Amino acid sequence: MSEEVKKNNYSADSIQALEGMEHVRMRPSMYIGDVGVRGLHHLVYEVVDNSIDEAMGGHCDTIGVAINEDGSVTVEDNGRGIPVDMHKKEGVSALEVVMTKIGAGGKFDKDSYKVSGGLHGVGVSVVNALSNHMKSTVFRDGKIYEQEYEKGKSMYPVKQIGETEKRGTMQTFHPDDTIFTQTTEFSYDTLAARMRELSFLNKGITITLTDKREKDDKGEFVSEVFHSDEGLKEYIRFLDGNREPIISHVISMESEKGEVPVEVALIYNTSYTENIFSYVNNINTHEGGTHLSGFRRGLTNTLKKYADSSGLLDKLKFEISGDDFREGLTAIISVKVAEPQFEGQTKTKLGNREVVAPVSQAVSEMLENYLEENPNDARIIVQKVILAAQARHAAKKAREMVQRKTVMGGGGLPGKLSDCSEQDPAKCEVFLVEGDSAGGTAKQGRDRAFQAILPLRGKILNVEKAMHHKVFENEEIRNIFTALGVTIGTAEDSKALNLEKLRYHKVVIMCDADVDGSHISTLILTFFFRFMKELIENGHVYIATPPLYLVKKGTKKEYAWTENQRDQITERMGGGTAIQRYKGLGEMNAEQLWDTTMDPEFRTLRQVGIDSLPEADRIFSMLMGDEVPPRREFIEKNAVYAKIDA
Ligand code: 0RA
Repeated sequence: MSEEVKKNNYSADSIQALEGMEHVRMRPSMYIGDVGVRGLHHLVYEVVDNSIDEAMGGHCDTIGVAINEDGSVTVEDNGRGIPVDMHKKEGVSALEVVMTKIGAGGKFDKDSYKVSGGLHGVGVSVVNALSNHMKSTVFRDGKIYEQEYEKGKSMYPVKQIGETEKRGTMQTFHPDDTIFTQTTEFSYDTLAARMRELSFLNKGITITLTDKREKDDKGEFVSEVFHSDEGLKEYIRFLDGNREPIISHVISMESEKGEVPVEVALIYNTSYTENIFSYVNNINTHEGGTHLSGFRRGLTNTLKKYADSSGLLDKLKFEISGDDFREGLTAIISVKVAEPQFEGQTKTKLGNREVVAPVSQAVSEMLENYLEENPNDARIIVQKVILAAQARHAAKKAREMVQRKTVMGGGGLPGKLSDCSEQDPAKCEVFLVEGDSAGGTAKQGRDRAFQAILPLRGKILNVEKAMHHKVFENEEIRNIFTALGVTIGTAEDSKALNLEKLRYHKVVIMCDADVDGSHISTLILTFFFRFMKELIENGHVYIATPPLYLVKKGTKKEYAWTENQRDQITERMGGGTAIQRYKGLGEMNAEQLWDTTMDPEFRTLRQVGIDSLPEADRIFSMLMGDEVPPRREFIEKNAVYAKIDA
């Protein structure tokens, strides 16, 4: 190739690179999912993932993540350091290629499991493109190298800035606020949950998270160290910390069958909930897929075989279904797949068929061994399965009654529902209101064209502690199902939610702004999380935010949602103000409730979302479970209402 052609090629490539980076800035959601809170945090995960890859390859064991005082984030590892030598084809350093070329990330290392789909694995260049400023520092071969970037463009070629004994890579980025217009503020708790999860999924690695924006009582930065020697086994204990186990050990194993590394751990507890979390290359696969199918197959086959041969099923009058083997089960499946195919609505469903058999075999082998060695536990599990089957038959009857009501009689809506007149669900809202009296006020205050009201009596059933048939027999819960028009069970999946006939696209929980109110909101949310997860995942669930104070002076009225706001208003009005503290929705009249909480022009609705399924599960099991101390600790840490009431 002549010199001339080479040059042209190079510039053509660099134009393409530039276009790639421009494209990321033009369509960021295509790369990181969204530009809200979730997308913002994905930037951190993306950078950390590269260090995790380095650790999985056996080249590093320590990762530091810091939220800096200026709101930027630094990720540091003690790996081999990103190479800085000239990249022959590109004519610039390898570091610059990795940082500024879309899709170049780590491709020169073949032994790592790179994720090519889903939300992660888009490459650190995407993070660079979406940052005002980014800096890479590489400690390698006794030297320190550095390069800085603005909105993904390098500011200068890689330079050596000193010498060192250290090895590793350090990267600091400052998200671009013209892209992340909603917020650029990182949540420590969100990052902590992910770092904890990563430490369980990759045992042996130490991940330190530090928040340099905040100091504790001793004047030190808030910081936590995440490290797990036992991996998934420990993860199960952590997730089920608030539930009562019925067997003596966490059952676990690791294997590498057909070149697919598989890790599984499980336990049975006294609850009625099935809790299976699956991961592919450290990504939570919400929609499951082939690894989950393999797990279910292995579990069902092995337990069924054991139960049949034990004679315990002899007197049973009905069939045991797959679901029955998973009641009270908490399990984690983690597989590493070289070229994962992600499918489904949110690209979190694994499609690779070759994964089914290795997972199923691993699970069968693990369970066979355990059942053989622990006959007592084996009997306990089979008995639990039989109870689950009996309860399922009872629940099915109860559920069919609810659904028959829904289908027949032109809707058969609950008598307590004050429906709206609009027919298009996309325009309709339903308010689930605490108590009949507040329900009455809301009914007067609403815009009946598009707002429906369903009052709920007192505290709804705590589904966390109830057997499934009790849930479907509960009147308040049946009213919610019928009012919303959703049913359970589709042709494909007996437990899937059918949202096709959803009657309102906004489901708003409206409770008092006090301890009792937040308890009731939590009970309703627990019900949605356990029985209508898709409703939350599809963004239909909201929480209303009624004001806490009314500040009056003469005929002037203003509402306040925080103490701060209240004081500001008082000051602005200058002396002679009267302050009313709303103890509940009932203290507001219809007009006030409309003005502050229901009027779309003025209200603030908080949309409910799920950051992390395992974390949400753990928190609900804690808040609604039996153990009091962890619940108290959580409430004290997050005590917004508790303080106000004190
Ligand atoms: C490929 C090759 C080599 C290092 C890395 C990737 C690497 C990437 C990242 C990203 C964050 N931390 C990292 N650490 C290492 C070097 C191969 C060699 O030295 O032979």
